[in-house]
Amino acid sequence: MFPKADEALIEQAYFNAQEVYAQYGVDTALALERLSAIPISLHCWQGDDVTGFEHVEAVSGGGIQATGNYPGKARTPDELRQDAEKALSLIPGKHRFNVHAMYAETGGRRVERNEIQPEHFQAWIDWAKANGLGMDFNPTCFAHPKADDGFTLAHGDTGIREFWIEHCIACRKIGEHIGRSLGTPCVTNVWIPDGFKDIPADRRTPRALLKDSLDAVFAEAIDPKHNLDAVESKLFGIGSECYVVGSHEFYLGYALEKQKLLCLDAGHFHPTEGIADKITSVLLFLDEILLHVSRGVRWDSDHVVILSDDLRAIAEEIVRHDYLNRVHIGLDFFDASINRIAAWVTGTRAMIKALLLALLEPRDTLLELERAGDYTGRLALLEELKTLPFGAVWDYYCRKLEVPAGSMWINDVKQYEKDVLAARG
Ligand code: RNT
Ligand code: ZN
Repeated sequence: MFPKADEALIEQAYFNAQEVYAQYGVDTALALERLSAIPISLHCWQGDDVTGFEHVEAVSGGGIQATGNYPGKARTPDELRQDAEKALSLIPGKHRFNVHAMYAETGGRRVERNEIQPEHFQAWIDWAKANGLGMDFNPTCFAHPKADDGFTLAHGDTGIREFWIEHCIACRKIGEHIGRSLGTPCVTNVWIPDGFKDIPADRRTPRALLKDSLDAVFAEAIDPKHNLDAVESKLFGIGSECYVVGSHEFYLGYALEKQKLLCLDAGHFHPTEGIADKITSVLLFLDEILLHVSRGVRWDSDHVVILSDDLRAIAEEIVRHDYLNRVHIGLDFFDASINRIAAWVTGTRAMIKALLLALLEPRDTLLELERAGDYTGRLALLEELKTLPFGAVWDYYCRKLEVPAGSMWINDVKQYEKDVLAARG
């Protein structure tokens, strides 16, 4: 159904494209070389709708909601890894894998979240090593009985708050172990669901508690060669519509004061507010940041990322200012209504395409126009750039890195669905 790409045609188209871009002073070969060095962190939770493998009884999912019941979701860590491998085989480049604490492997034993150890993630680490992947990590402060009333690190009950502090400390140690094992720092990102559904009488106290909790979580210094701490804000969630403790201002302040990575999630701001324009400001004051690239449709719906203007703007900001070493690109979406492997592949390929488009921009020309006050030329050129033969460069890149070019990867996923997913019942 989806055409097999013709190799001779791909090469021919690429060489034409190379000449077209050269007329604009853009070196396509250099762009591809730079692109191949950018890792994207694929989130494990797209593979099983943010379920994890602990089988704990929790009523609240922390306001995170995957909708749909497409058959064949991964039921075990091995299935999840197998699916991720399939997805990665269809994505050009070397990437990372982002695991949540709820994906611990405890050999059937019940291990409380505040007691998890590096050994419970050893299978993930071994798998990452075998596949040449870096890893990132996250405490799971939701989908747990102790999070059911909507509060964790900002809980009014000291015992519950302690529990989540211990969990986050355990996670930083796991992150350190991961980073040390794989030789590339693990970004450990703290996101909590804490907030009120309805109008609070006290917006201050929970924030003061969260600040105290974070101070306790981060009290021990960990070598940034192994672990980098990130904190993620949010505007609202299901069940925390009126008030989120960890708001943007809260974490911006916290990250600045403590020099932590700020995580900007594309779905965590007002619906028309993009994260692209925040990057240059935040990076004047922080060394590094983490992005959660997502696509909110009307709300923080975590749709699969596509090559939208928003996505392109994010990639442009990273590339234009040479932030490739300071911005960690993570994905954060979950769609249970379509094939989950296709979701990973579609979203990740879109992110890489956006980066390629940004790398193919005639930067010097645009800057010259802008500095000369020629805004007519700037707008007109930006518009014309959209129809340059970008697809030919993308196809060539996929072919060079030995993954399917064009839409033919969809056949692979359909076949995998028949061979592997269908048997999962
Ligand atoms: C939730 C946050 C958070 C989660 C993951 C599972 O709104 O975006 O990043 O999606 O931690
Ligand atoms: Zn996120």
